[in-house]
Amino acid sequence: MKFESILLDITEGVATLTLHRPERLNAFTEAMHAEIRTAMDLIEKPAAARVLVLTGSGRGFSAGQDLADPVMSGGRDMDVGSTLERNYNPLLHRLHALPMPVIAAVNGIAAGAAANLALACDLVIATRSASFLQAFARIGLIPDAGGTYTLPRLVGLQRAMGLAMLAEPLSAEKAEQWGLIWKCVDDDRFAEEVKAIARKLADGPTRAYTLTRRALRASVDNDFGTQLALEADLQREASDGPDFKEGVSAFLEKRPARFTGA
Ligand code: LHQ
Repeated sequence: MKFESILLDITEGVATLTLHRPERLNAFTEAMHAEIRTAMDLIEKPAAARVLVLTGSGRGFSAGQDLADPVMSGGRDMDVGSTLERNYNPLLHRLHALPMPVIAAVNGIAAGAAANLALACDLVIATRSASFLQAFARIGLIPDAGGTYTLPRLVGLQRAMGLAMLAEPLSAEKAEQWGLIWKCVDDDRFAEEVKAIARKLADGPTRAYTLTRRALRASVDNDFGTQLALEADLQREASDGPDFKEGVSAFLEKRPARFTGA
């Protein structure tokens, strides 16, 4: 499949979707969103992939919405809400529901909607030189692409407020210290580290991962009793698949497990 504003590679269970408009810091256009939808169709095909890596070309991850895209030229009459409803929100829902782990490999600055898209992924790994910028207040907007949901849950209300209102870049190192991201890695080790984590996840118990994600996400809104009941339900589902049997057999036979992800 030939794309213009993204790249898609699916090799040995690892799907890598690269935002690819490096001359515009991979800012999102309508055309890019359309290509991402097509790429997601391919990634979601049964048995196509067991992990998705989202990353960017060149020196940035993405600068968020392309402010020069024709869709932005409506001036005061422009319906920015409909851009979210048409493009970003469905993408976030789709990533949330994807039956495999999603890694954001943040190779450089992630600004605006792109920062929040990255932070909505299951694991965020960034280069030490990367930064996260809630750029919205700079142009008179509020954080979108899930930012108002994700930020307070990851770093608490005060830090979320500071990030959103002051709209200053947060270094990857600080993002790691704050628990906003999983880890930051020296730039020269980044590709290798992302590859190793993606490989590990692609070889892992895919179904258990997606059930884990469901349980952890639900915990934020559940009380203790509801969460325990959910764990019992989801554990029943996890243990119903072949990977549980294989995991236990591998342990008893003192060999590495060979998970199928089913
Ligand atoms: C860009 C952009 C960009 C176009 C860099 N657009 N060209 C959702 C739905 C609908 C509407 C509105 O919003 C949203 C959500 C959002 O995402 S709102 C937030 C949109 N993003 C921003 O406001 C960030 C704008 N960009 C920047 O502030 C800077 O570019 C950052 C801080 C990200 C990086 O700065 P530098 O490293 O100094 O790079 P640069 O500014 O020189 O950018 C490189 C080129 O990319 C440059 O073009 P040029 O022709 O001068 O080389 C920029 O104009 C272009 N570019 N971001 N969002």
